[in-house]
Amino acid sequence: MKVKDGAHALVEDARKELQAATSITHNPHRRALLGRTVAYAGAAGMAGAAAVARAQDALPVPASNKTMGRTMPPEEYGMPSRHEAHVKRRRTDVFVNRQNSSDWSMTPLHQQHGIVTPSGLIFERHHNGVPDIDPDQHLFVVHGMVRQPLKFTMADIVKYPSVSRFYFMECSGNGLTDWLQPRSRTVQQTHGLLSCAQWTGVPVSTLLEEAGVLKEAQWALAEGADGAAHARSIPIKKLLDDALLVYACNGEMLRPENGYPLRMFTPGWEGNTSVKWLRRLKLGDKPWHLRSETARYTDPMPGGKWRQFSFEMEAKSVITSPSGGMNLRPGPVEIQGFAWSGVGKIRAVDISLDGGRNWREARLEEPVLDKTLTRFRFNWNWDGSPVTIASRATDTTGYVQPTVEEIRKVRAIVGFVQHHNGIFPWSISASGEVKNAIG
Ligand SMILES: Nc1nc2c(c(=O)[nH]1)N[C@H]1C(S)=C(S)[C@@H](COP(=O)(O)O)O[C@H]1N2
Ligand SMILES: [Mo]
Repeated sequence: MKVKDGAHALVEDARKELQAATSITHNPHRRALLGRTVAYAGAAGMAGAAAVARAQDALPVPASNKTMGRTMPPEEYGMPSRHEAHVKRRRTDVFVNRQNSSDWSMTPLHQQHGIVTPSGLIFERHHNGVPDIDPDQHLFVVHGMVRQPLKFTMADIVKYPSVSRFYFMECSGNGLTDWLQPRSRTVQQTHGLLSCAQWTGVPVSTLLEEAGVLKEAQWALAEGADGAAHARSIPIKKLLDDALLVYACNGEMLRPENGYPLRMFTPGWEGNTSVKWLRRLKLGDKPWHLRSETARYTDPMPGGKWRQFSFEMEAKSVITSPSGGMNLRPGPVEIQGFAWSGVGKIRAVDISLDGGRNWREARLEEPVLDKTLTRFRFNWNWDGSPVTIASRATDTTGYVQPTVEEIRKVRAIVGFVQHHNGIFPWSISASGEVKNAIG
């Protein structure tokens, strides 16, 4: 259907205004680097004014200007454009699982803009699938070493004073396939067990205070209502410090895969301590030494010893663009990526353009928040010769992201080791192919 003449005239007016007021170059980054006039002349290979006129003649009125748009249904939940359908979580391409219930899917970090991961792209890790829980039936209990055991429905929980906070979450298994040799191709596969969102919930301290923590209580067992009954022992100190009982994420109630209707959230700690589908917190005077803290989530150390309880996620960073699977052309390139630390804020990110020998400081983009993804950017002009690029984060404690070789001096790297926060390199070949260059 054609739009009314009046509206069409407006479109024409807008086009004329556009002609008079704006100019177009094909590469805004190049414009920023070269300065306006030079860029116009350079882009078209002629005088500035002529280049501008030419660019506008090439701007036809598109079909979308001449027809009615899609109308609104009475109600709906909005979805991304069909042209963005390739932006998806993806399961690992390194392991081929025989079953789907204990599996993980990764966040497409190279397609994330800003620092917030859209809810539908937050990586998933389930030990036995996603339960379907009716919030009206869900019960949460605080018991054990408390003066007064308490039982809550979801209706009770959401009535408590709540807070909304931005935090990253990383699975301690992030990168476990890529310590010593490249196994994964893209940054989604090497680093995608990582997300950042705004989480809303009740501080755990509020409910613990109400229950009355006995003074012998030092630990709490957090247990999920899923088929894995995933559970962890968590020190009371963390629960009183900044842990949340989360019911919402990015402005809406949790998605089923992220713990609907209720999850623990332990900021800056390995993802598996943020127990999803939370059904109870039992207080005790020592850890429970569950399978998840003896057979799993322990770290091999030199000399055949194993370390238990590595809760904090240490500072780490990765370049998300350019990254594995991309193709570069010589010229201006904005290097960008994420840095994060489970113990504070990011203070600095350095970029190496020569495989880790020399480092130059990147720009950090605001906001730079505690235990949150921080975006860094770095302007570069690639001359077309083969290079290896990498990023290195420093957090506010002064801790500097180590190389894998440095980690190797203090921990054993045998099998699928957790907590890989090593500096991660991408190589760029003369033909512009970007590849995982670990090892
Ligand atoms: N109940 C329960 N909680 C769980 C898990 C699980 O399998 N069951 N997986 C844990 C792991 S290993 C991680 S990394 C995070 C992942 O959270 P997400 O799926 O919301 O990204 O949830 C944790 N909480
Ligand atoms: Mo995890």
